[in-house]
Amino acid sequence: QKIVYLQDYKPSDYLIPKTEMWVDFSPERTQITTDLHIERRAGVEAGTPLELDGEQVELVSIAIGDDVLGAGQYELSENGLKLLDPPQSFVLSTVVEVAPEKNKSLEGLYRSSGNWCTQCEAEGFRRITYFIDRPDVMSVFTVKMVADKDLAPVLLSNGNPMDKGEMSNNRHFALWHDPHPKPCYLFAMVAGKLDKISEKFTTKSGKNVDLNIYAEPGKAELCRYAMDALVRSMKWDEERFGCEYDLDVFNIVAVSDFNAGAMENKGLNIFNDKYVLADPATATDQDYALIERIIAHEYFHNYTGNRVTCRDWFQLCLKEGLTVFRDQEFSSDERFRDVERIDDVKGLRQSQFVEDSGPLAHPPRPSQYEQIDNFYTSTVYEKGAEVVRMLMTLLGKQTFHEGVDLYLDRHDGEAATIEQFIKCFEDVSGRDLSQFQKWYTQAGRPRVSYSTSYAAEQKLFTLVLKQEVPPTPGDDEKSPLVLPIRFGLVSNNGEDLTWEHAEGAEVQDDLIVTNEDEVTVTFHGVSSAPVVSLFRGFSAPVTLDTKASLEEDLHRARLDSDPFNRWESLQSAIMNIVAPAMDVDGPELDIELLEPVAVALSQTLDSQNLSPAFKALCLKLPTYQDYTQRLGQNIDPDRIKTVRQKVSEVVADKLRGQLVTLYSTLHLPDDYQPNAEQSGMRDLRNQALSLLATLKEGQLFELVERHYREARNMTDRQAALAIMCANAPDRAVELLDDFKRNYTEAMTVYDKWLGLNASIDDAQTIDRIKRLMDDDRFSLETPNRVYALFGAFTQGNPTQFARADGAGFELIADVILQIDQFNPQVAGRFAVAFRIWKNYESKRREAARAALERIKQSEKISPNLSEMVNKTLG
Ligand code: DPP
Ligand code: ZN
Repeated sequence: QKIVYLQDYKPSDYLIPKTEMWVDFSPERTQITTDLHIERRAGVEAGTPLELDGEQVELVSIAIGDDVLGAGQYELSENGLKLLDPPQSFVLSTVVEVAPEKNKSLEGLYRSSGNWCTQCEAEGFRRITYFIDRPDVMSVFTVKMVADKDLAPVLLSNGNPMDKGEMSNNRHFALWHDPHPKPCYLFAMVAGKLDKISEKFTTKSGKNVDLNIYAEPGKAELCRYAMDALVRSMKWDEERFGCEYDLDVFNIVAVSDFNAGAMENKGLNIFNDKYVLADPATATDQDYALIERIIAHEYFHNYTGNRVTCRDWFQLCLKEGLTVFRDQEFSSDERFRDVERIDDVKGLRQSQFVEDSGPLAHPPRPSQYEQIDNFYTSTVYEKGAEVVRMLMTLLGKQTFHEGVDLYLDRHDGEAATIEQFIKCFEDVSGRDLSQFQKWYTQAGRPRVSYSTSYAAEQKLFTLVLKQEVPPTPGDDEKSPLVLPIRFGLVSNNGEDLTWEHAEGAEVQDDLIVTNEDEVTVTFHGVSSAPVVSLFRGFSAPVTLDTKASLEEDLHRARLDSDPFNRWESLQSAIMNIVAPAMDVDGPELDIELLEPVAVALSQTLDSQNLSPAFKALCLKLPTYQDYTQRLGQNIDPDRIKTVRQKVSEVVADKLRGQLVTLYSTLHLPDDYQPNAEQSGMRDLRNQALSLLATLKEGQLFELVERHYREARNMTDRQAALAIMCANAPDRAVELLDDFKRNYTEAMTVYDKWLGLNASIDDAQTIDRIKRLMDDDRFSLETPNRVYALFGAFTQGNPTQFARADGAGFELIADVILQIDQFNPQVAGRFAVAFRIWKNYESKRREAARAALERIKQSEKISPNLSEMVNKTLG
């Protein structure tokens, strides 16, 4: 396969300042007429050929001005069109036809529930018409859409509506003009039958904007929460980042067939409908929170991504890392900051840390790729956001915002790079950030270890910090990174101790900054021996090798003023006790050791100062993935499962009375609200029940069943069902049937039902999944069905996915191969499930290898899948 290298970047020889399109939709074929106003870039030699990208489009005619081009004047291939000797400045007119009805890849122009829609990022526009499909070629688009009035009463594209009208033969048209030059990956069109809800927004400078959210007929009312989130996002972006909306309309369309979550097309965001549609009967608190966040994310791209875009796809995290950071900050401002932070870090560890420790490790800004679609990863997104967060920590909030302002101002209307982004922060702060930039270019995660000592007489506290970045595939030489370490010296009674002065590293207030392999920091004038609390708020994405004693962990768990480290220390205390017993050659679990942890948990639950949402997080004991990461090698999922079950039982038994009281006395208002307060309370109540149910007692199952039957919202109903599936598969069967009969009319709920079925850990699961694939509402062609059923299986059912007999791996290999025939993006995404194959014990390792090899040897697999499988096999 062809590898693309960052170092080979050079600007395009030709530019397309203006693009005019005429799109004629009809049921069989869609015809696209495009006028490209092309100019040779200054300094480029005459006679330089022009290459336009184009795939799966059928060329009907091509002309320069009025001259129709003949066969000898251009070269046509599977990947595009080449003009051998184009003039300096000219209008190229093409007419092409595409077949959206047959397009199951969901890239380019396709149909979803009868409606036409598009997805162009990263390289889908070339499936709509011939173009220079790269993000640094920016154009002002004008689009005229024509369709049958009954088939497509709604016609939408980017920018502002300019005109519309009737035509002969029951046809009509709409004209859209987007004044902002944009790369073609931000192009979008939607044509079809849609309902909508509308709202008005007045920007801070008094500009009126029409907001519309469109959904399939009958679903518009389910868009109310998304609209509310949009209005809050627009306000927040003005207040926090000074970003004001810049068109007359902002449209969102929810479609039911979509590969990713959503897409930030200028003025016309297109969403996977599961991130738009919600009401209390069908959506959980978590669904609401995700909707809020993704609506915000795509809206925020209007500046970070659209107004300032990326020079090339290697810079993807320039827009994604920054925009994820912005959506995280939005959620933190709208909800509980501490809880959001813990959730975000849990997410980072669950996906990015795993990616970073395996065969697919790459830096947030990679320097080579085969298929860019495979690089929409958690490293680019979530680690990218952590890097931006570190910039804020390092420079302080105010200077950080000055840097972002400068970036948005200096590069407005441009396609920028990571270097240009960093330069803005250097310019506002006067700080040299060249070493910091390695966060973007170096794969892998520092391991930080530390030791401390205290000399009472001199009142001297000494902290020795070491960092080491383990090698990643193809990259053995690692340099130390700049680490912003938020910290505190926690006294006996939980107060943060002060010091007179510190030396050995840059220390200011609660921040240590180090950029060396090893550093010794001494604090003078520390009045008593502290317990040090490092990386408060998870101030850098590192693995902290804590050799902390149980006492130290519990001290922080009870008293640390930083909520993140309070939570973290409790988790760490449990992991330190439990992980050794999960090792294949490890000792038995020593239950006695869990006693003090249970006491700390109990105190947490009793605390008057902590929120229900935070307590709920503490009740979630370390996950399967937490342990696999800790263990690293030789993983036996059954053993982890057995030990985890034991730990839950022990803790549940010790907290029994408290959990029962919590469950039965925590009362929620009758009026359901998906806000953080209520969500936190529901979460705590469900978490208490979940932990209790691990005791597997009949009476408790009665309670779970009642919880299911009396639930008045989807959050509680799904929670009850999930608890039953996890602890009593036999009893769950009847409830699952009930759920299917009574609640799954909405596809979003049907998907929950699929996921619950796939999460059951028993020997019938694989057969059950195969039966579900034959269900009349299931289809491999709809990504949401696939993610629901197989995502729940590969991620939520590690023991069945990684069965020792290999049946789980084989099932997923079959499914990947089938999907790859028509949707390579989704197939490539699913191959990620195998990235941990080398970490299993030998039997499972061999079974996983065999499944991967079988995919690799299959005929005609897509380039997407091939890249993923080859890299995974290593
Ligand atoms: N639409 C995807 C996102 O917002 C890709 N840009 O992250
Ligand atoms: Zn994004």
